[in-house]
Amino acid sequence: MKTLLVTGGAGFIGSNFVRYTRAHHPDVHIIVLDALTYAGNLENIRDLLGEGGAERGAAGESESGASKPPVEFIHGSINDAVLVDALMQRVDAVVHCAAESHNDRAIEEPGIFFETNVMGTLTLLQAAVRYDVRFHHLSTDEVYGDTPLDSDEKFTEMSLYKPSSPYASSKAASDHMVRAWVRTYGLRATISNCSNNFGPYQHIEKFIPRAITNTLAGLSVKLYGDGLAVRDWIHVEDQCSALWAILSEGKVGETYLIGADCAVSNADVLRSLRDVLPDMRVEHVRDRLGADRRYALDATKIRRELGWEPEHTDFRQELQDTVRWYEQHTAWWESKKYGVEAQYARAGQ
Ligand code: NAD
Ligand code: TDX
Repeated sequence: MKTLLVTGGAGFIGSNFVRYTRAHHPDVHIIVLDALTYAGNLENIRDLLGEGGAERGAAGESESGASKPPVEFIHGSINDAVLVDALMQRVDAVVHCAAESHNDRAIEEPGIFFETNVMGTLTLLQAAVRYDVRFHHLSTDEVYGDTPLDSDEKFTEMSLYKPSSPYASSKAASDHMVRAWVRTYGLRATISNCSNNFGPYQHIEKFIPRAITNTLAGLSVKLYGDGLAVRDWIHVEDQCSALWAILSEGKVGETYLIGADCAVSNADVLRSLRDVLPDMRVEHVRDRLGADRRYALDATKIRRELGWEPEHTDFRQELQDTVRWYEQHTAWWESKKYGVEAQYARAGQ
């Protein structure tokens, strides 16, 4: 593979994946397409862009005609069919990370989730078919719905789709489209459904970075409902190595679950964080409408068929390192804190 398009490469997982690919596969030329919504931040990848890398056109020409930087940034939307068509002609593969990704926002304003996650994916799929480009689609374990807290069920690739939230239903729709495009048009695509990620560059609206940065900012941590909901956590670096394994070794038409066997209640996540953030104050707030109780997934298939193993499995240690990252990068998040918390306050959270 010579040239890779990463959609949403200025977001949390996308930027970590761009970093991972630069570090482990430096010969791959990366083009990032990102609309820089509230969730995207060019600072996440600025150090990887060559001089002028952020100002290139879709054809990849810089004003000065200088040689290509290792990572090119294109500011634009996956919904822009003309731009997507031009980019697709230049690449061998796509890793599709661009999405609206936050459940709380989807409850308030679902429309944009379907525009981006469904119609944006449609635009990419059509162009990928046109130029026979290898396509990898990122999805979530939330498409399988939730299980009761007292269950020990784990989702597998065979589990029924049962999304319970607007966000999850938009992701489920896009997964179905990818499978239909494989069957109908012969698209060379794979899908991954991953559990909850954490690590550097995660937006401070999400649970772990919100808890960390609220504490650093002297605010209380907001715990939804009874705090007993369970999420299956994976460090973002492990998600990235799994994505690479699927892109390079995965079988076209297949779905792979990505998880690291780390199902923990939200209250227990806060207990672990308190070891490094002793000043943490916790406030119970109202739960999310329709809140999912428990996710847990079985990643046997990717381990067995692709030989992938997570490496960042000491959850408490990785949480501590994540706290250090947010302590050392206050300039990255401080200016966003007021706006994010004001929006949550309006929603009673
Ligand atoms: P994120 O919200 O941090 O980043 C999304 C990125 O997409 C941002 O940079 C944003 O600017 C960009 N974007 C949004 N709309 C766009 C558009 N129309 N055109 C181009 N770019 C656009 O999301 P994330 O957490 O990095 O999630 C990436 C993917 O992984 C999503 O598909 C999400 O559903 C999936 N996923 C996330 C997690 C998780 O825990 N974060 C877990 C499983 C799956
Ligand atoms: O302040 C909070 N307090 C709290 O108790 C926030 C923001 C969340 N929560 C709870 C709600 C959930 O039970 O923490 C849990 C995790 O919440 P989020 O970080 O919003 O993640 P979740 O809704 O589980 O979805 C995440 O994982 C699956 C990602 O945001 C999705 O993009 C991904 O698909």
